[in-house]
Amino acid sequence: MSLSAKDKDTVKALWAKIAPKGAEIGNEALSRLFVVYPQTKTYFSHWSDLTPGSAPVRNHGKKVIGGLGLAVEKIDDLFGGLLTLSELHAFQLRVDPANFKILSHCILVVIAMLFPDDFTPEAHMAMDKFLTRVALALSDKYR
Ligand code: HEG
Repeated sequence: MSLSAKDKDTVKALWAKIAPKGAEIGNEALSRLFVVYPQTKTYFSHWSDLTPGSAPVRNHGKKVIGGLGLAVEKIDDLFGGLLTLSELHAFQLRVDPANFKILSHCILVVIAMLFPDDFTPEAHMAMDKFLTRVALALSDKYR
């Protein structure tokens, strides 16, 4: 499964529209991740506060969205572009790749919620494919 030229254009256009609200998207997506899938909190047990909207959640939400912004920039070479992040998640953080799918779901839910008019079936599909490819690139270094 790869991204077609049209998928890439759709992702870039949607991202350009939603990026200004990146902090809110990141906060909402991570807040939902921890509420809906509490097992994901194990990776963040060193934080002072994991409740929805807390300072660490907001702060990390921004980082994750920043990582996705980088992925949009490197959409033609996700494996190369996300190499450092992949090594971090595989070797240092040891995040089970199953969690990428779960976070991707939360991100899609939040984009749909905040941008209902832009989240057409075509945009949904392109963003879903993009997030799947990002997850694959992020787990590339696992084994
Ligand atoms: Mg990861 C750190 C991006 C999924 C757990 N993540 C980070 C950082 C970025 C990032 C940019 C900061 C890196 C740095 O400080 O140099 N993460 C990122 C993306 C995605 C993702 C783009 C998928 C879309 N991360 C993810 C998932 C988990 C996870 C699913 C676990 C459920 N990330 C994680 C942890 C840290 C980062 C534990 C370190 C956080 C900290 O210690 O503050």
